[in-house]
Amino acid sequence: MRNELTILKIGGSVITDKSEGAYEKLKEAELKEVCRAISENWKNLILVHGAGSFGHPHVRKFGLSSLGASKVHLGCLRLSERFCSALTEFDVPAYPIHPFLAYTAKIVEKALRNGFLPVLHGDVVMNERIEVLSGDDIVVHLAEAFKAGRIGFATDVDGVYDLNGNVVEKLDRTLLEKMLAEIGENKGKEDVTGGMLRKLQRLYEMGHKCSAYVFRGSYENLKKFLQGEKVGTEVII
Ligand code: IP8
Repeated sequence: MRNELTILKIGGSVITDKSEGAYEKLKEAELKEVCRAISENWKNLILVHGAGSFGHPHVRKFGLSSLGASKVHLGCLRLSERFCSALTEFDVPAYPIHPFLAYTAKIVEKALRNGFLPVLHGDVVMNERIEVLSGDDIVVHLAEAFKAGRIGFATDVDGVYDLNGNVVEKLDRTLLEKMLAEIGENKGKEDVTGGMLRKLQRLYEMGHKCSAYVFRGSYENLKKFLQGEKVGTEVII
C-alpha cells in the first residue's frame, strides 16, 4: 500500500531503442508492460519520461537554434503522444504536460487534483537561452515542490553498479564519492543529458530528502515500486 506522493521517471531507454543509429524507434512491447504496471497503481503519482531516440539524436543532429529546438521538441512530442495514448488504452487518464510550452508545479497540482495522471517529459526549454531539460531535472524539481515521499528511476539496468559490476543495494553519498573518484566524472555521459552519475549527482544536490530507487523498468519491478516496496538500488539521499 502506497499513500505518499510518488514520482516515477521512465527512462528513454526503457521505452525506446537508443542504440547507435536508432531514430524514433519505440519499444512497443516494453511500453505496453510499463503502461500495464502503471494502470494498476497510478493514484498520487506523477509520471516523467525521458526522450530516448525521440530526442537525443535530434539534439545532436539539429542543435539548439530555434529551428533545431523546434525539431527536437516535435520529436519529444511524438513520444509523449505515443506514451499517453498507450496509457489511455489501459484506462489511465494521462494529462500530457510539455515543458517547452509551459510547466509549473501549479499545472501539475491542478492535473492531480482533477483526477489525472500528469505526464511530463525531457524536452527543450527557453531560459536565458534554449536548453535541454532532462526528465531527471523535472523529477528533482517536482520532488522538492511536492515534498514527494518516494521517487523512482526506471532504467535499462538493474540498478547502480559498483566497480566490480555488482548492483549496489544501498548507495549513500560516501560510496558515490568514492565511485566518482575512482572512475572520473566524465564517465557515464552516454547521452546529451549525462548518464547514471549525473542522475545521482542531481539527487544528492536535491534539498528535499526522500527515498529514491534506481531499477530496471520491467513490469514486476514497476509494480513493486508502485506498491511502495524496495527495488533495485536504494539511494540514501
Ligand atoms: O532523456 C532529454 O531528456 P532525458 C531531453 O530525460 C532531450 O534526459 C530533448 C534530449
